[in-house]
Amino acid sequence: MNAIHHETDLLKLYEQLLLIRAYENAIVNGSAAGRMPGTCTSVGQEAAAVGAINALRAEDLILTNHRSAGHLLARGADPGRMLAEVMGRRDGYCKGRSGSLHISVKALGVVLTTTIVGGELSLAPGVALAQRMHNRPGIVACFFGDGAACEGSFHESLNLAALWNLPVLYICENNQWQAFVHRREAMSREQVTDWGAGYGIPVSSVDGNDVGAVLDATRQAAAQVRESGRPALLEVLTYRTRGHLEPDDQGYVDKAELAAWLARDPIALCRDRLLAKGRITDSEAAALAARVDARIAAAVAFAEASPYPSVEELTLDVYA
Ligand SMILES: Cc1ncc(C[n+]2csc(CCOP(=O)(O)OP(=O)(O)O)c2C)c(N)n1
Ligand SMILES: [Mg+2]
Repeated sequence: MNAIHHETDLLKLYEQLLLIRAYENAIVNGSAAGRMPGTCTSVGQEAAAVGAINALRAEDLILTNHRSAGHLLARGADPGRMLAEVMGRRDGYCKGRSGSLHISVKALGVVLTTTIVGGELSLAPGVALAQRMHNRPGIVACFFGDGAACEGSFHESLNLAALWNLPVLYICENNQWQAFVHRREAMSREQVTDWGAGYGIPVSSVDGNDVGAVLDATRQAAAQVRESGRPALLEVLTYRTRGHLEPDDQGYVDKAELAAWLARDPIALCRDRLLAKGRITDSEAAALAARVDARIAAAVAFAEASPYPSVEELTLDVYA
């Protein structure tokens, strides 16, 4: 398949990459200054989220994990409401009750963010079964990490989805880290795709720092799921360039490995490609970055101005 079909696509994707990086940096700086809680950022992995989300359709449903800011923003979530949620404010997507780890936005088809590692894997077959029973057209995209792939729920989920022919697109963001443990210390195989093949489902892997490649690979895998009504597994190979959470001095990280991945920063790669194609000039790129930064600054101001929920609201939306 051809890399990027329309040049405008790449510029749109580039803006989303910038938006996610600026959003994550706002949290890095805000938490260092004591104005926000620290979160698990997706710095370094932006292309994995942007490429995959943009390959999906509006009717598709998304389940994701604790590193979900990129998925939500690429899907069109408002950064102000997301930051309000992170800060526990009333204007947050979940009225300030989720923090960064459980944001769901039903209107965008993001049915779940979970910090229970593998939680999204346990629920994805059920969501897909519901789609089929209700004759709904959308497939289910389930985002999870390499750490989740080392848990039992990964294997149960793939087994059931394969057995029951459920339309789940499993997207593993292999960022080489599982909290403070390197993938090679916890995984018996080099790649997660080795395991998917064992369940008889189509598998593919892609350079997760090349946003166009991720877009195309996800389009292909999603088309397989749509046409067959069966699951597929896509492994997106990338790197978590910041710590597991904020703050984290990354004292346990191999400096040479980190440097090698930083040299392949997904945003710089996309920018170089746009420049090489003459799609954007240096000054246009700078102006775009400034617009994105201003949007995030306004989002921070919106979140900081949002009130905390009142004590009376504490027991609302609680099911017994
Ligand atoms: C069931 C469960 N076990 C352990 C944890 C603690 N924990 C949080 S994130 C994480 C690592 C997850 O690694 P991975 O799935 O690769 O996702 P990544 O953080 O790399 O995006 C762990 C062990 C948890 N939240 N839930
Ligand atoms: Mg990981």
